[in-house]
Amino acid sequence: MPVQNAEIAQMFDQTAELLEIKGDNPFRSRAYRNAARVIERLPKSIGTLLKAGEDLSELPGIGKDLAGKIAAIIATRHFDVLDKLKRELPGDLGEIAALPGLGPKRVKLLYDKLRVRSLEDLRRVVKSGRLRELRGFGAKSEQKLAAALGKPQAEKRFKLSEAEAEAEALLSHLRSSASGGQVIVAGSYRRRRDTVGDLDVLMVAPHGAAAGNRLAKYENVADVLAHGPTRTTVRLRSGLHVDLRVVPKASYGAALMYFTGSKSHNIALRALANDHAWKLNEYGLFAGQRRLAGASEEEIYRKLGLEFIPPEMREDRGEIKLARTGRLPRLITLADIRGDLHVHSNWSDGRAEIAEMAAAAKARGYVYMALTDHSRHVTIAHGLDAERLGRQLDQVDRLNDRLDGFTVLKGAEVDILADGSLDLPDRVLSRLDLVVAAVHYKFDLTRKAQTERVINAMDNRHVSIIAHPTGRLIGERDAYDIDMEAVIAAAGERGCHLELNADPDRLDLNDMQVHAAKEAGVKIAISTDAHSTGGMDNIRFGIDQARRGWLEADDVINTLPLARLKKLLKR
Ligand code: DGT
Ligand code: CA
Ligand code: CA
Repeated sequence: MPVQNAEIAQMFDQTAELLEIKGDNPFRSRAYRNAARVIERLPKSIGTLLKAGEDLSELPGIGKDLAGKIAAIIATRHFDVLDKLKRELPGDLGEIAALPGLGPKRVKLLYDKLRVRSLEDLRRVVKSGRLRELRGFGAKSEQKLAAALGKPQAEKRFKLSEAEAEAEALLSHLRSSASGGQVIVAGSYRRRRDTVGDLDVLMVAPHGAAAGNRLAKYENVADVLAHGPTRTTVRLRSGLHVDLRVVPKASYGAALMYFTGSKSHNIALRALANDHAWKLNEYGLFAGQRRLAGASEEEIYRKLGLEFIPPEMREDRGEIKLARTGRLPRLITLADIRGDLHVHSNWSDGRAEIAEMAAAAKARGYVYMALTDHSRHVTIAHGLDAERLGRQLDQVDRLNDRLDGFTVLKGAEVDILADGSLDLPDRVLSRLDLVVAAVHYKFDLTRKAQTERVINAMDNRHVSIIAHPTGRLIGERDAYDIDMEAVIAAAGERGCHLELNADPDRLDLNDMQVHAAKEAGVKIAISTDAHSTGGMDNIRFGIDQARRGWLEADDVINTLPLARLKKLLKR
């Protein structure tokens, strides 16, 4: 079984870190980091792509050189560049650089001046007070580091996209077994949570131990943590844990229901069974010794007097009551989406031509796509000023003349400046079909100021959608402090819309916030923020989270036909 995407990404990140510590050319480390992000987001494992004969050098951010390196990693399971760096820079420098307040520069300083190579060394210099003697390190950084070093490592959660790459490879391994029957991943993965703690794999197989053996022999396993007749737990090399349960066919539905959870959904269902003097567990639904149901989830829900509840809704947030009266929402599906309302081209920081993005959107069955390149404030992204935007709009006009049954909407992703004003003047914005407004800097304003900033931006009637409204990057950057309830209310009053950014690193708004917007009657745009044609595939992660927020097609503006969408966008 090939090396997993997450592992390659981790190798590249570590390489970047060590290069930075070494003081190497910053472009080299940046290239590794960019490639790591690209790899992490791939919908398929690299092993699968290579087997299918795909040319990795065609992936964005991965040229011939990196493609060759990746192929070598797959072949040898090692990255020679990283191995060499590790030999040159011994110890836990990579780990140290990951501590709060310590970037590569400061790690280098620690290493050069205090010979800190391991976490143990670092503990010692913090304890002895020598850290404070270093330029740029004060009592405050000392406290911070002492706290971080003392804390046990928090349980890492994996982004859904990362878990998916692992799960796909694992399932193909398990399925290729002759003894293997039905196999599925339950748990938070099946509920499509934005992050996943571990993979709960369920398998119907005549011999439990044999199935467990097969998992234990999976090449990507780092450790077998438990191995019994019906349950095997392993840790993969990425750190992700896998729990395999082997169940009999007659209990498959009950086990799937139980291990899909959530725990609170299960508890509520069990209480409902108790009301009938029945018993519900992972083996089935029972009246005394008699099994009433168990082979499928559908029959268990039916027996309990409930509609089938989609996994994404199983959080005990009121879904059981609705299912009892046949009032479950008809959750949105990918097929409802008619266009993408947030994509970039190579006019700013995207990789593809406008026409290529349009062709890719059309190939997905869409009838429109809003081109939303960055405005001038985002200089690192080659943001557009009024003059360049004007030229871009002319090009879009010419393109639209050529396109049949497809429309490129004229848009821009305009920066919300610190005071809530916009980065482009109204006379320019008024030429656009839609304006996606976003916060890209000054994340540390007070809650009050940040909330006012975004609401001020919505006061501009040209603003159609607030993009990634909390700014979070899952596992990397927390949401900025903002009163989302107030933002939702303000959006409702102004006829402005909020984005559910489908990038699996963002998923912003999250499920609960999207649900709150729906309750307040604020409509959502599910958009990919694609910077390449492949990035548009992320739409399905947005759909997953929309379903977790109970959204129906009507709650989402990019399910509308073009004419109705255009009308809605005019505030
Ligand atoms: P995760 O892994 O933290 O992302 O979240 P889950 O939901 O996958 O949780 P996990 O892996 O601990 O357990 C998988 C499912 O097993 C969970 O969703 C419901 C079920 N389960 C686990 N523990 C209990 C329990 O104590 N009672 C009940 N009723 N169900 C449980
Ligand atoms: Ca789990
Ligand atoms: Ca588990």
